Amino acid sequence: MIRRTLSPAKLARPGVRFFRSDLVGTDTWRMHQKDQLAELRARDEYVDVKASTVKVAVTGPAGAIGYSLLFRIASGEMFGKRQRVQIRCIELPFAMNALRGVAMELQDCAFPLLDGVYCTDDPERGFEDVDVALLVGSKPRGPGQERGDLLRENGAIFTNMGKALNKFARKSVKVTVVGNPANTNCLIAANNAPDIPIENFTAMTRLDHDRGVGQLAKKTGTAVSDIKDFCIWGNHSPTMYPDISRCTIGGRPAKGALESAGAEASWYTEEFMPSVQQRGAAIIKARGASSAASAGNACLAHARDWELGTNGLVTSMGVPSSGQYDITPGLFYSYPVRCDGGNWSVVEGLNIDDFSRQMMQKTENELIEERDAVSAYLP
Ligand code: NAX
Repeated sequence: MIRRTLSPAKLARPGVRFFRSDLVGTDTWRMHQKDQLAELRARDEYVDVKASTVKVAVTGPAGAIGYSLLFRIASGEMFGKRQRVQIRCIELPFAMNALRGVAMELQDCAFPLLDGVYCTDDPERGFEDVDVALLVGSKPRGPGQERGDLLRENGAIFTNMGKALNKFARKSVKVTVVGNPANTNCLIAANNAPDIPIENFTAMTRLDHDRGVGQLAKKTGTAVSDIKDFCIWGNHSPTMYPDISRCTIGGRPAKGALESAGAEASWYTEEFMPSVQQRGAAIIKARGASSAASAGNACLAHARDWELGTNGLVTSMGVPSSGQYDITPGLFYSYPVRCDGGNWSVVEGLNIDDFSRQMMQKTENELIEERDAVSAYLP
């Protein structure tokens, strides 16, 4: 049980830490007292912390998503307030200085659960013995660059990531690929790590899932927790299929609930689907920068749910297809999944109507094209 109150008896501990008497009353003394209180408060809040440490590697930690993600991992939001974490940051050489600044800030937060931050530009050392790897860093699309060239440039990066994970990470490592094109980067990394089970690799489509849930909640004026069985199928790209055919809102079928909320029949296909599919571009247009806090949040939720379970609820993850719903085996395809006991499983046996089938195939075809464009990186 987490105890949140401070016992006065505990605070009255004079002489626990040495302090020069001539400095009493100065700013240094006040800071010393504050630290002592913070330490006691932390000790009280984070009770029964496990002795073991989860090692989490993050690539691209000096980037925008990394900056929002690292602090939340360190505060215990990913694995709970009883689990120590060590963060292993892997950056490109040019960004090492910026990364050092981030590491200093992490240190300055004095997170009680943080068992050290390790910074390197060498993936092999960064992945040593890790339990979780969040592959956020990737090569962004240059101005006017063809998608095929982008896929190939990232192909080389994710080949190396896969090989380094295979050699140095724990065989039980859980890998989440965020860096775009996420599904195909994940395919490449997984195929270059033959000693790690393929189901330990996943691509993040949780941001798309959460964007859909957020929009449905707003449209119907309900809480996000009232929305169940929504999912994203396929690629993390504008071809993805945000599916509400089995979704319920406040216990009612989504289409009926939307109608009652005044949504036109065409709202789903004309507004909702395109806005989920194009949300990334809309954020860039509005903010002048790509989604960072929401992407970091989605990464956190993805890894947390995979580890700690979804409690029977459905979410979306890009996972290796073994032919479910007639999707080409081997592709990393976003499916509706549930997580339990540290494992994900695809929700099977759903009825797929003609419209859904068409949408699911469209995004599957794009993933097949991407797979063929990077065939040189698939051993
Ligand atoms: P930033 O450009 O801010 O940061 C990327 C960081 O990765 C940089 O610090 C860079 O030095 C580092 N990096 C690049 N290649 C690396 C490598 N080989 N090894 C280690 N570090 C490397 O981008 P940010 O906004 O943080 O986005 C990161 C990635 O997430 C991008 O590929 C982006 O497209 C992708 N996204 C994926 C999303 C998803 O839902 N799957 C949504 C958000 C985001 O667009």
